[in-house]
Amino acid sequence: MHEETFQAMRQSILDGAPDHASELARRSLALGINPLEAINAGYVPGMNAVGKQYGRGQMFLPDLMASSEAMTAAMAVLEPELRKLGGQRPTLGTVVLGTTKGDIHEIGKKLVGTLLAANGFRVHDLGADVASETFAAKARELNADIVGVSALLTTTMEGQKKVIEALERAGLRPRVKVMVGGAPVSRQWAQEIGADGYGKDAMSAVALAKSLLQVEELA
Ligand code: B1M
Repeated sequence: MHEETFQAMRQSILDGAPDHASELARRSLALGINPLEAINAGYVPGMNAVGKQYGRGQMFLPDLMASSEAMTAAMAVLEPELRKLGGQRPTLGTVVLGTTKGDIHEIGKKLVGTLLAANGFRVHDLGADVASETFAAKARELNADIVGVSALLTTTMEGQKKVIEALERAGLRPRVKVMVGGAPVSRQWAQEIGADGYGKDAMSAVALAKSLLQVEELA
């Protein structure tokens, strides 16, 4: 029904056009499009197309950066709306979230945090390029139920294992559950490093967090 808008959103990411991307986000809200649908059907396919073109050498780092700025601009409009969906629900649990050391990708991780918050979790986002000891220290400080670790590079996936080891050293395992995700991460990798679960995307990360804490699905 809104295919034309979604197509324009995809193109705004490919063009690396932040103003157009945020304008389309505002327009989609005015049209009553669900912000999550706008992200998943409009902007994310744009980012995936950019990733493919970059991987094939058809786009270069400055293009990648311009596209990520466009994505960030759209998210800045849509995130507050997503958070509102959470309303005044009781807190389901506390999640400490971050991207591994050496990795500055955080668009997907932020989306995971936004949806967790929208679904009633208290989320503390440590940002990107986070040392494993920082995850453990924050988990202890906040008495966290879950630590969520994102990695977008094959070279920084190992950092997810290091976070688990840091939690072990701090005596916080197995009380604190660990979930991992990010484009190169798989269920098999999660099992291999002893994580409690793997989230393929932001929606499945929410379902996973609920199942790890054995909380009921909220309507
Ligand atoms: Co980079 N980058 N990048 N990049 N970048 C990738 C990841 C890459 C696949 C592109 C490619 O070559 N095709 C490639 C990695 C190759 C590899 O290791 N396998 C790559 C590279 C090589 C690099 C650099 C090394 C480039 C260079 O410098 N030569 C460099 C690395 C810098 C560093 O980190 N040290 C780099 C830099 C950048 C930018 C800064 C320009 C920018 C990031 C901006 C930012 O985040 N602030 C960027 C971007 C934008 C990308 C692509 C194009 C898009 C990533 C994205 O935001 N996707 C990416 C290609 C791709 O993935 N298609 C690429 C949209 C987002 C919504 O999806 O992040 O997958 P995603 O998150 C999803 C799921 O994965 C999941 O849920 C999210 C929402 O559905 N998920 C979780 C994520 N975290 C989760 C955690 C969970 C659960 C689920 O639980 C805790």
